[in-house]
Amino acid sequence: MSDVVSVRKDGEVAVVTIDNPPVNALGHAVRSGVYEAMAGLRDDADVKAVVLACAGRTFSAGADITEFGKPPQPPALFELINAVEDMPKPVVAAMHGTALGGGFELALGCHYRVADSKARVGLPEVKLGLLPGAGGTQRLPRLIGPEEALKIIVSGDFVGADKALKLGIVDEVTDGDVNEAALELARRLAADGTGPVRLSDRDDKLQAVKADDTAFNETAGKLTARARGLEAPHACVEAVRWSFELPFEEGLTKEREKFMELVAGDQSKAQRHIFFAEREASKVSDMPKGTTPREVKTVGVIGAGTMGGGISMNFANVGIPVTIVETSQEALDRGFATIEKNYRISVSRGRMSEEELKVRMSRLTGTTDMSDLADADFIIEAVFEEMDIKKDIFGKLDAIAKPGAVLASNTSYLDIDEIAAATNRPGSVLGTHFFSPANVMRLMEIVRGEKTDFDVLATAIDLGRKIRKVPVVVGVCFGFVGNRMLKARQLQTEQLLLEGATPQQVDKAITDFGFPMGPFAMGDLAGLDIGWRIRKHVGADAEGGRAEIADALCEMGRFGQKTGRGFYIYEKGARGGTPDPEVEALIVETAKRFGIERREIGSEEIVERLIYPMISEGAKILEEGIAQRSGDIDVVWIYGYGFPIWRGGPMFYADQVGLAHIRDRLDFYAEQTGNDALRPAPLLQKLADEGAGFASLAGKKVRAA
Ligand code: T1G
Repeated sequence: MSDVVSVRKDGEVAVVTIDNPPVNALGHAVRSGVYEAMAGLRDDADVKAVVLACAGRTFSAGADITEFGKPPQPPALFELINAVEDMPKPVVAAMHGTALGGGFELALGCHYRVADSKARVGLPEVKLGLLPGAGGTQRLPRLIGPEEALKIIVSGDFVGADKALKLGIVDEVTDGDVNEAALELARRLAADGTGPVRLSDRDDKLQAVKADDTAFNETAGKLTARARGLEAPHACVEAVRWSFELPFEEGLTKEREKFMELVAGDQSKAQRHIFFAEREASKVSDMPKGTTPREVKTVGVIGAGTMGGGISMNFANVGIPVTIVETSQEALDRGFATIEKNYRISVSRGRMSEEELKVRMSRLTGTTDMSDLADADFIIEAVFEEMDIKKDIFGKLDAIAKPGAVLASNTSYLDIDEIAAATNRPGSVLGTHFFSPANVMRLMEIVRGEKTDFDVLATAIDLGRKIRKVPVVVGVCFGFVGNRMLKARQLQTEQLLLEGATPQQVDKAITDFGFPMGPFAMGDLAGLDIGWRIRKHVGADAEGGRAEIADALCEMGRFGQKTGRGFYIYEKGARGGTPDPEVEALIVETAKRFGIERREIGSEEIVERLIYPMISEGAKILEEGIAQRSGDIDVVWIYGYGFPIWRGGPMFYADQVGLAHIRDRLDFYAEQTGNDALRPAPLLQKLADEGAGFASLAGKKVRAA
C-alpha cells in the first residue's frame, strides 16, 4: 500500500483509510492508492463489504487544487469514483469534518454513507470557478432530486449532518465514532448479503422534474441571479440539467468536458489564486515558528457608532462577550438599538431565530465607564478619525487595561505607531481595520506597528479568523493598503468628470467591469460628507486629493442617499439614484472654471484611468513592504471593496492584462493629462521592462528599480 492509503481487515469487512494531511486532498498518490486498494478487494472472496474512511481532522476536502493546470496523472478522480461505484460489494463512506468537492463526490460513488453529527458536506467547486467534475452533478440529483442538488451545487454552501440525513444524502448520523458506525453498517450489509446501491442506476428522483421542470428553472434563476459576470454558476445549472435530460454516461462525459473547459479558463485561475492568496495573506513571513496567540475570552469596544456596533456584533456572533464603552447612555442606547435592528433583519429573513437574537444581545454589555474594560483581553477603539482623540483614549486604556491585553485601533488610515507611542505598551498595540458594514464585510486589515509584538499579531490574526474575517497583515502608511489604493482611484474619478465623463458613465464602466457599485453611487451610499470633512480637516491633498464636485455638492447639503441628493437624485422608494442635470451643469461649470476642454470619454479609458493607477499604487505598496505579497493586495480588494473575484484582484488582473501595456497606458495618460502622478511606479516599470508580472515576486524580497 502507499503511505497515504492503508487497508486493514476486520472480519469480513475491509477498511480503506486515506491519510493525507492536512485535508486528505485527493492528489495522485491518494487516487492511485485507493484505486489499487479497491482493485485488490474487488476479487477478495473473504471480503464481503468495504468501509472508506479518512484519518485526521476531516474526510477528504476534495481534489488537490495545487494539481490543477498540471498534466493529469491517472487515475482521474472521476475514473476512481466510477471504479468504487462498480465494486461488486457494498462500500460504505465514513464521513467526519468536511467532505467537500471531490471528497463528497467520492462518497457519492460509495453505495452507503455514514456521517458523524458534526460533519458537513458540500460541493464548493463553484467558488473556484468550476463545477463538480467527478460525477457530482449527475449523482447528487439522482440521490436528492435535481432541485435540491442545484441549491448545493450552485451555492457551494456546506450542508450539516442533520440536513444531509433529512435530504437522504447520508443513511446514518452518529454521535459516536463514525468509523465504528460505518463498520457496523458494513457488517450488517455483509451479513444480510445486501448488495451495492449505485446512484448511476437510480432515476426515481428524476421523474418529477422530467415531467415538469418549472420549479427547477425558478430555483436556477434565483441561484444565478447574483452571479454577475461569473461563468461557473451557469455551468453548474447546465450540468445538473444534463442529469435528467441525458443518460448517466452521457451526462458524465459532458460534465467532464465542461469541467476541463472551466479549469483552463481565466475565471477559475483567478478564483483559485484567491483561494490560496486568502490563506497566505495572514501568514507573516518573519514570524518565528511556534508563536502562539494570546487567549481572548472577552473583548472591549470603544464606540457604539456604526463601526463600533458592527464590530461588536462579530464577537457576539461567535460567543465572545463584548463590553461596549460610549460617552453617554443615550449614545449607548442608540448603538444597541442599531445592533438589535441589524439582528432583526436576519430574523426577518429567516437566517436567525428570535431565541438566537436574544442570546447574541445578551453577550453585549454597555457602559460609560472605560475602567469596565480592566479585564478585557482585546480592546478595539472605534471612535472618530481624529488622532488627538485616539491618543487620549490609548493613554487612558494604557492605565486601565490589564497586562497582556491587546489594544487595537479601527482607524482606517491613521498612523498606528503614533497611537502606540501614546502608551507604555507599544508592543501590544496594532490596527484592526474593519470595513463597513463591519458585521458583513469579511476583510480585516491587521495593521502591524513598528513595535507590535509577534504574539500580539498572532492574536489578532487568530481572532480575525474566529470571527470569520479574512485577515490581511499590512504595514503603516496613510490608508494602509485598501484605502491608499482607493485614493489613487478617487483622484481619477473627479478628474474624469471635469474632462468630460458623467457620474453615470463612470459608474456604469466600473459596474460593467464587475464591481457591485461605481464610485459615485458608492460615495452617495457611504455619505459624501465623510470625505468632505476629512479633506477639510487634513487638507485635500492628504485624503483623496481635490474633489471639487463632491465638495461643492456637500456645500449644497447634498451628502448622498441620506439627504436624498448627492451625485444622483434618490426618489422615495426608487431603487438606486437617477442622474441629475443640475450635477452635470455643475461639472461643466467647474471644468470651465478650471479651463478644462471637455471631450468624449469611452468606458475603456474610464476603466484604465481608474484601475491602472490603483495597480501602480499597489506596486508602490509592495516596494515599501506595506503588503508582503501581491496576492495580499488582491485579497484586500476582493473582500474589502468587491473587486470582481473572477478577475482575481487588481494585481492578478494586471498580470493578465500585461504590465507592459499598463506601463504604456499610464505613460500615455500622464502625457495626455499633464499629470505626472499617473506615471507607472518604479517596480511596475521594472517588471514591465523585464516582461515579468507581479506573480514573479512570489517568495522574493521586493526590490524597486
Ligand atoms: N487542495 C489543496 N490544498 C488544500 C485544499 C485542497 N482541496 N483544501 C485545503 N487545502 C490546504 C490549504 O491551502 C491550507 O494550506 C491547508 O490545506 C488548510 O486549509 C473534481 C475539482 C477544507 C474547509 O474547494 O474549503 O474537488 O495554508 O487553512 O480553515 O469536483 O480548506 O496550511 O499551506 O483552509 O480548516 C474542492 C477547499 C476542490 C475545499 C478546511 N474542495 N478547502 O478549512 O483550513 S476542487 C474545496 C476548504 C474539486 C472535483 C473538484 C478548507 C477546509 P496551508 P485551511 P480550514
